[in-house]
Amino acid sequence: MDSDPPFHKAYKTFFDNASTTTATTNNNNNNKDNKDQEAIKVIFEECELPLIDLRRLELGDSEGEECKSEIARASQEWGFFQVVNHGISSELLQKMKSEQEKVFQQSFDKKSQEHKYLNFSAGTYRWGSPTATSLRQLSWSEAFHIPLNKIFASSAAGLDDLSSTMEQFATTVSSLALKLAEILAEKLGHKSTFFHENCLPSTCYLRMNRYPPCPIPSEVFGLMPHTDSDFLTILHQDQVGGLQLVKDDRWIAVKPNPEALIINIGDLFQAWSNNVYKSVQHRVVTNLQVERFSTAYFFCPSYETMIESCCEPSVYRKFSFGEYRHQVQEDVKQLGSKVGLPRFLV
Ligand SMILES: O=C(O)CCC(=O)C(=O)O
Repeated sequence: MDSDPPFHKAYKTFFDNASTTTATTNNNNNNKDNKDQEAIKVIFEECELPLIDLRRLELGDSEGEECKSEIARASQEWGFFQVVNHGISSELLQKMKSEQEKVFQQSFDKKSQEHKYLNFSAGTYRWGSPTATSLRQLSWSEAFHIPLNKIFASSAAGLDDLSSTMEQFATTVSSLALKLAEILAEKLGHKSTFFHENCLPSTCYLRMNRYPPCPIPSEVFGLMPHTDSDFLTILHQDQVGGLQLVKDDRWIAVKPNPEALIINIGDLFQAWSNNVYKSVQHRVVTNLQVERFSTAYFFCPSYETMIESCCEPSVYRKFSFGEYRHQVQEDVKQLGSKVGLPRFLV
């Protein structure tokens, strides 16, 4: 399809090498790469993430407090949970999905010229893994990664349905993110204005993901294993499934729930909470026949914001978000993947 990025062409060398390796390792079961390949396929179970009904926050004091405690507990034990009655209507979620489908249906050439076609700045449209050095570092996906202030600017200019839908989505999801961050801080004993002051629309991002069908789903990820570099992420996924996360040292698959939004803790909250809340590795696997869509909202501070733990003794040294992003980008360039928080241990 001319809307799909040229994965086959870009990844040809990796695929050619992989078939040679597989042929060799089929005769020699000792090969580590081969074991790694197996790991994509082995999923131990499909799970329901902890499900939290946010309407309980509006009920009496003790119900609200219990709900907050569940949010904090899930963030410690899973790093992931899902919420219902989150304030984003199912009409808006559906509209977002259909606008997203339309934009990805455009030809690859058109999407690659996003600054002309969608009025987004260069670099908004991304696909694959430009820095990959092995088959395991490939991503079979494409995305629009858009700063919120660009979304608000396009919507104000009345450009199209996509912009106004993204704006409505971003606005409602932003207030949910702030609410959750404040609850998580409060549960650590910190009633603070930190998130309100530092995580502004100009510093947060919306990412529309598409995972095209992949001819070799057992060998290539839709998105490589990673943790998110933000405070927290709010994700809406469609019915196809494919998101997996690490729980108790095993990969498990997240069962899609159309009503729910998925929340996951990012690296910055892990650092800020001094390892109380967990930023957990997750990945997306591909599907042979069906394309998959998801929309992610990244709750980030400005680059100047200093991240330091809310209690002593601190596990991580103090760092700015800009410094963190820079180190992540350097590691991806040099090593093919992110190192993340371990670089910032005291
Ligand atoms: O598509 C998904 O389910 C996960 C997306 C994700 O992890 C990301 O955009 O960073």
